[in-house]
Amino acid sequence: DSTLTHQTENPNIKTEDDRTGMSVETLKRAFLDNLFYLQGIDRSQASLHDYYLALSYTVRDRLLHRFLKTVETYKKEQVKIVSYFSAEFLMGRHLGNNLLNLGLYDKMRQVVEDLGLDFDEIIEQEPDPGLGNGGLGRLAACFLDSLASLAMPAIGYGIRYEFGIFHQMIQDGWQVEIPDNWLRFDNPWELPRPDEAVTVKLGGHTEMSHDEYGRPKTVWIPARTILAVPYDTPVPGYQTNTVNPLRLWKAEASEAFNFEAFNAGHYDRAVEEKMDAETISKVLYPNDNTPAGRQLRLAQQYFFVAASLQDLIRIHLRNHANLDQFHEKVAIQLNDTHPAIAVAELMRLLVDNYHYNWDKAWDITQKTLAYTNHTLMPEALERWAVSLFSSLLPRHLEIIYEINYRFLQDVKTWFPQDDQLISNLSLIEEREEKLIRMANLACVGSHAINGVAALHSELLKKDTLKEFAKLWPEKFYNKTNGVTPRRWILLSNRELASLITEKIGDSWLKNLDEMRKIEAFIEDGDFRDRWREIKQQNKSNLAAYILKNCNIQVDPNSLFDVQVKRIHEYKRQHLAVLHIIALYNRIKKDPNIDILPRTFIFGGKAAPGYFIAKLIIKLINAVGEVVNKDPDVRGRLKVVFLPNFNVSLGQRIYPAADLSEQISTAGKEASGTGNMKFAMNGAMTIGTLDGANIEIREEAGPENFFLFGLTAEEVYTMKAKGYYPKEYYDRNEELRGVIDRISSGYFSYGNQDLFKPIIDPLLSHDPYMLLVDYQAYVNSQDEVSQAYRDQDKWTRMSILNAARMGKFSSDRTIREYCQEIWQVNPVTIDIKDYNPANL
Ligand code: GPQ
Repeated sequence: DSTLTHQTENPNIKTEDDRTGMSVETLKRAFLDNLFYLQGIDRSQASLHDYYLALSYTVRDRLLHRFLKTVETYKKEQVKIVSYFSAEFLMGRHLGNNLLNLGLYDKMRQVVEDLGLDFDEIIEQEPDPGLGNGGLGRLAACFLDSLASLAMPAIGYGIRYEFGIFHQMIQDGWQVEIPDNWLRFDNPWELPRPDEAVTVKLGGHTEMSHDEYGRPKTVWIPARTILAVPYDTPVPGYQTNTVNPLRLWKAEASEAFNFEAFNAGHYDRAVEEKMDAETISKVLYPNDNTPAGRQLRLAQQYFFVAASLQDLIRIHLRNHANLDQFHEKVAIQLNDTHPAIAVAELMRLLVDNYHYNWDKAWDITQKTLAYTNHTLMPEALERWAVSLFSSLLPRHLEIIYEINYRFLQDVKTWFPQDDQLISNLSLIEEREEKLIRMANLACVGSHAINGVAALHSELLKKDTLKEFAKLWPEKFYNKTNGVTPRRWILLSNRELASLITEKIGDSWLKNLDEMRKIEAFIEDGDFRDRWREIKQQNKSNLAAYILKNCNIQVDPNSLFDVQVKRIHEYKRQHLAVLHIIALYNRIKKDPNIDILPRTFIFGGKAAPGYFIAKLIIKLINAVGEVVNKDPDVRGRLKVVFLPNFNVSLGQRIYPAADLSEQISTAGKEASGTGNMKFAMNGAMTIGTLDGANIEIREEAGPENFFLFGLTAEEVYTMKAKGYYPKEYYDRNEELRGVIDRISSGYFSYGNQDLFKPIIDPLLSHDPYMLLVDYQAYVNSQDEVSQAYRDQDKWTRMSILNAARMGKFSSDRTIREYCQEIWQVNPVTIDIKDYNPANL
């Protein structure tokens, strides 16, 4: 038995060490000790932030021996390790989560409250580390939680951005971006490891040379060398002793290089170079589902991939004479194409540095790498101009050409004279300005390629990657996404979690399929009342937050209708706005109409350069301003845009939702993961047959899901035969009233031009098919209103939704990756004989 509770009773630890002890008394002593000796402050002077740091160090102490023992065990047992390469990790706040995973949450709350402090206020002191944009980055974080919770040997590799995703403010209804200086204060969750720094080369040119036997070889003469310094964040599993590393790289000037300029009397140049180097890990590009296309972004991608591969190779060579078995000890997952340069870099390392012949190197590379695709939208696939590539990575460009040449030779023998096939498979897109297709590079260099929901994986094979699926059907997998029930239920919805545990025990936290057992209580009126009361309380809490942050009074008895996610046309926040205006128009027509009170809650960031997305935010706020104060509405409709949606705001919002809006154009949302978080917390979904919605509906049962809209197939055929949105406008009076209300300037102080960039495309080509789906959406919303009026029925549906989401635990997803793609197995971490004091 290796559970934490067992460890606290370890007979080998005679006295409770202040840095490892788990009793309330020890925790309290350690907390105050850290406040005094680390913060250098006593209780009369301490700020909330001092308390936050002291508490965090107290928790970190209890992670460290588990962390070090975990890493040591992997080394000693020489197990195969997964490494998850991702440009984004949206970890969310660490303190609460780490307390939970260590089993210290309630004890620590007691310690803090015994001292007369407010626990929740201390938790709120932690900056939310926003090293990601949205779903893709948060998925990486859920995966790390599941890997550690399943005791899987794993390491996350990424970039330690000095500035994460911008802080969003709303001014006059518009999004304003503020830099996120999250490292301004001490970050207790990271451990710098400067002695494990590596160097990364960039730019320059290649030259032909000869090796010691006179054979020709290529050498890369780089223009600059940058230092990559690792910072490790320990990632503990839930009730295991496994604590895996998240290793993020910071870019610094390499000293050797600096000194040269410095010694030559160019102090200014040396400083400039230092700044240049540090630029690489300075800021996260705030794009979601659109490539940045900037040289610095490619430099970031190469920077972290090159550093991580060197790190893995260094670790491997500690125990092995060569890299022949590298793929048997390391599985690398590429989180989208952001790290796809790993294909060329691993080849370069094997061929140029470790002198493997091409075929052997290629075999190792393919067996090591696997690729996850996260989007079907062709414009979202990364392609880099050859000119840009050659100026930054000249040697890699040669290697990519060589990979492409050999690959296309093979294709030509398999499928002679299929020119279209060849041009689609090519790693190079032939245009005036040639482009490197990173998705194609990832596909040829990997042994496994997967989508993130059943529909998405099917469409990848039929459409986006169809040529590769024709070549290698056996390489294609589906791995439907999941989310961690620890953060997304246990941490964010404490009361619901307690009710569930009271009824069925706590095994659901490690095996979410067990949640089905709460269905047995559905006929229990007392259970349903408590279920409803918890939702009500969560809604009241969110209402208080809304009042404080938006100065809008909302009714906790109204239906909370929520859409939180990045703002994107394909996600169709503006379709939800059309519905709000339809309801408003009904009220304006007949102020006495019987209408279900609703609070519409939106949240999400727009990419700073995405004008239409920013205008959609303005539209939501403009409509809210009118609707919220119109006396005819009598408070029955409220529209709220919550600024700065992020992981910690999500933790407040998902538990408080009645209705989850998942209304993307079918075929556009690869999976969605917010949809899962809502449903697990007992929200009903209104959604299209897109991404994981399809599987959520399958699990919940079609009678517990509000479905509307075209299927992906119908979207496709409709576009093929010619779609004229104006006909929908002309034929639908209510829709016309809605659109005209916007065009008239009613929400923009008479300005009829302001929202034209949203409206005009809807009427001309409407690429996301809002007008086709409009009536079906409104009808489905009318059904929602009907259903909500029967509170008992609604509560039953809510319980069934939460009960049936077992499939969407990221534990299930990770088990599948481990078995089918990575071939890695759990490793038990035994800390019984591991006492840091004896080392
Ligand atoms: N996703 Cl390509 C992102 O969050 N960012 C991206 O750049 C791309 C995809 C999302 C995708 O839109 C969601 O449907 C998925 O659920 C999520 O990735 C995780 O797979």
